[in-house]
Amino acid sequence: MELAAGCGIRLFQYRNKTGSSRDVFAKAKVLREAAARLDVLFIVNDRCDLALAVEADGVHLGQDDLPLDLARNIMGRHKIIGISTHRPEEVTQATRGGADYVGYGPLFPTTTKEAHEAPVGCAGLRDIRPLTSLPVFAIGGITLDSVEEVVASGANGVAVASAVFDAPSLEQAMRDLLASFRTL
Ligand code: TZP
Ligand code: MG
Repeated sequence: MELAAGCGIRLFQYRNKTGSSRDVFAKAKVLREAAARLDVLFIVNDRCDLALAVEADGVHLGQDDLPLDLARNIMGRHKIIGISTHRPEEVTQATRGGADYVGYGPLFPTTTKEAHEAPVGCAGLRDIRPLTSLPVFAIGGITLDSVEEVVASGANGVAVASAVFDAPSLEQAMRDLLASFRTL
């Protein structure tokens, strides 16, 4: 996280689908504290309870997680709630329901998430862009080669895993991704 924040990455999502609650809490707490020190946003995936327990900046919900209205009741007005969306109706629903941002994807095939929805491509992103004024984070199989087109198609940000973690140099990959954003 320190390396990424040093490169200019501003938002981190903690995603752990396998650990015990106690273990996930302990890890999230360490990351939460690091994020506060580094002055970057820290969002917990899937779970409102965990997000509140570590005093995260917010929670990121999928279509199978708690519905947005219930999550808002739990999280309160001031926490960030992001929603994963895969089709236009979900973008509209998340916007009307008071989400703070939407994730849209997967843009491209990815092996990071098992059993993911069908890829929407840049054309799918361009289709939903007019449906929301919320920030849209594109996700799924985005690489240095595709990031410019993804941003040109309307993404306010991109969420990546393998583009960074599978790269020969984490730092170079992050710097390259951010640089291609800035030249747009
Ligand atoms: N949701 C849709 S695709 C994805 C998630 C969590 C994985 C993104 O990882 P990568 O390696 O950048 O494709
Ligand atoms: Mg989820």
